[in-house]
Amino acid sequence: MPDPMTRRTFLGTAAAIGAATCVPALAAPPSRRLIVGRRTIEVLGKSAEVYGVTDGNGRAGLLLEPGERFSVAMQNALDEPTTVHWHGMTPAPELDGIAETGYVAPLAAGEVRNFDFVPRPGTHWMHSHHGLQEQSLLTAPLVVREADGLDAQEVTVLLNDFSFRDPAEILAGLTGQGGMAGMDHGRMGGGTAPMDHSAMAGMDLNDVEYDAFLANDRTLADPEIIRTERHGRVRLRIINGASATAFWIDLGAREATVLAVDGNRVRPVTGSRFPLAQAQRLDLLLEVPAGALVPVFARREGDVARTGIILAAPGAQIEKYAGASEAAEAPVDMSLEQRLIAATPLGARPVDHQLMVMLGGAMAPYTWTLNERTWQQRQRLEVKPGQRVALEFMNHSMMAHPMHLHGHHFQVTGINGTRIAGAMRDTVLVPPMGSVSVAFDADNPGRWLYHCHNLYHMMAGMMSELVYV
Ligand SMILES: [Cu+2]
Repeated sequence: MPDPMTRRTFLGTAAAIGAATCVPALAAPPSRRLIVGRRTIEVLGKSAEVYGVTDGNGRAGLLLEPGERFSVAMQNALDEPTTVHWHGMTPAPELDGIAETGYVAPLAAGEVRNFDFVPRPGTHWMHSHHGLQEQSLLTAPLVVREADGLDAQEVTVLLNDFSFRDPAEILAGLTGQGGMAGMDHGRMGGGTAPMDHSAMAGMDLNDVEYDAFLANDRTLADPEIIRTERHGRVRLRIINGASATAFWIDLGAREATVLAVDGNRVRPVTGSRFPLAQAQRLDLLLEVPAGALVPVFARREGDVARTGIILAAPGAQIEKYAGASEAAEAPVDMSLEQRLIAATPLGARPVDHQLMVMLGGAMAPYTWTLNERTWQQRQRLEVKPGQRVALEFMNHSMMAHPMHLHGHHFQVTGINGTRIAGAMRDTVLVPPMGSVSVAFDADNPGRWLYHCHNLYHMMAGMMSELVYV
């Protein structure tokens, strides 16, 4: 592993160059602060100790104004190591907020580390990439505003899955270690309501039994209620920060327009129900008429459980919404993906390099692989700087996997063999026994992680590296 001080050495060098060439900006201290700490929240009437990332003023995460640099001093106020990955950002690899590729060590307890780069506009998020901290809500929004002239009230919704159990116990239950084998195996949701099993025949959904699903840390027993302004025009920035849960965003009878996915603009598409896999983001524009109450539900796939927030026009009478629907929700699918068209696609040019990744694994034994190897046995994918790379994910398992590539955004170019000029993304769902093709430009040299964004799949092997050679 390289010297963990690399980052500091790099900054020192940059500062020296700055001084020599009279660039005073490099000497400026970070303009923003983030603190990784512990906090207590209440879930279903019980208190729970979880992690959090706040900006020093008690607000979760970071909201950057148009044109603002990502200039952050991050403090690890925990008594244990951590890393915080800037999901959706494309900085140099040593600033990616992860330690697995060996550029930097995790932040030690008490350590402060500076990050400085040009951020990518849009709805993104930050989360721990260390152990299982993400499951204990070490997740927060990272929103970079654009001067896009959209006159709408901005509402950010961070979704999480929640368990009172220790995440290590959940993982041990899945992998069959710790004498809890079978506890979480093969459940199709946790609901008792009737479920259309034929629609899900043979598919595995929802590895983990959860106690609750949260929207901005709250359940529907006590949801966040947002009073609408500006004649009810709302831009929803929805982030799926759940460790192992895909949702359907459900607006009932209300229609919304998709503005962006994973922070990337798409050609407008309208609908009332939108699938959202782990780590993905969805920007929706909708109108809340005078006097109206609009619940924005996130319904867990394959289950009756739901969470959400309530948009309320001034004067609207607040109603209660149950935390469970009457019927189980369908599995998330590719219905939205195949309709999406990037507003700013990759430039037209031939593909220089073709890569293929096989997704494999099963619930028992609980091992998940990329090209038949776990992280420990990984075989790196190689690209050369400047290449247009086509990457095909072939899913040979019975479960969908949200695949994330660090340091890049790719365009979705094919679903199950059908070519599309799809959305730009950093995380794409690969359906069970299906395939998804993506393309990207190799424009960010270094060593990069790619992995399934189901935390337990990742911990059970489903992570590897893409390296520039
Ligand atoms: Cu997976």
